[in-house]
Amino acid sequence: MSMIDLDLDTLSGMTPLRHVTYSLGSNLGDRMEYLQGATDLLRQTPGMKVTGVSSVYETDPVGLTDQPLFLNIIVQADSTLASNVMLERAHAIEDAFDRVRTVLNGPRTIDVDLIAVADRVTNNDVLTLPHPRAHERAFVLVPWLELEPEAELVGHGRVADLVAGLDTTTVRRRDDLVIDL
Ligand code: PH2
Ligand code: MG
Ligand code: MG
Repeated sequence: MSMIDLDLDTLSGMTPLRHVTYSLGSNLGDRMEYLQGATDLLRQTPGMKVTGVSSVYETDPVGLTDQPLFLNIIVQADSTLASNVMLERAHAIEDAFDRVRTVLNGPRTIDVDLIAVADRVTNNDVLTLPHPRAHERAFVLVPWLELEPEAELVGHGRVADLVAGLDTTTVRRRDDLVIDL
């Protein structure tokens, strides 16, 4: 694998719009403030047009279970950016909110994960697409399904079918909490 992930579409100069799916999560501090702020920064990203934001879900922590409940959302956009630039933007947004992460997979103020970029499949030093654990995570798939009922997760089939096989009681919609677009 080359050091630079050559993105042929972008290099061709055609700069096609590609549909991108981000998962945002917070379980420390003012969770809504972090989710709203990160969403705003995605909206302000040149070359990226946010097309939708899911409802807010309160979710049981996956992995390290002894930590506070998360709020999770999905943000989708159409973008001309290369995938590695989309990832860099996610990291820059985490930095902008002074992301605190003391324990691996432990509590965090804001986590911005790149889940999928159209049907792109890649695995290099910095980026794996689609996200390697997205297919088994209700906190990703349930809000994604809400936003895009016909969605497919490349390599894993329809998001609706994946959700049907998961315990969705761990993911509870919070209709009292709304992200402004
Ligand atoms: N993120 C993790 C680990 N576990 N659990 C929930 N419910 N939501 C998350 O966003 C989450 C998690 C690692 O990034
Ligand atoms: Mg994550
Ligand atoms: Mg992350």
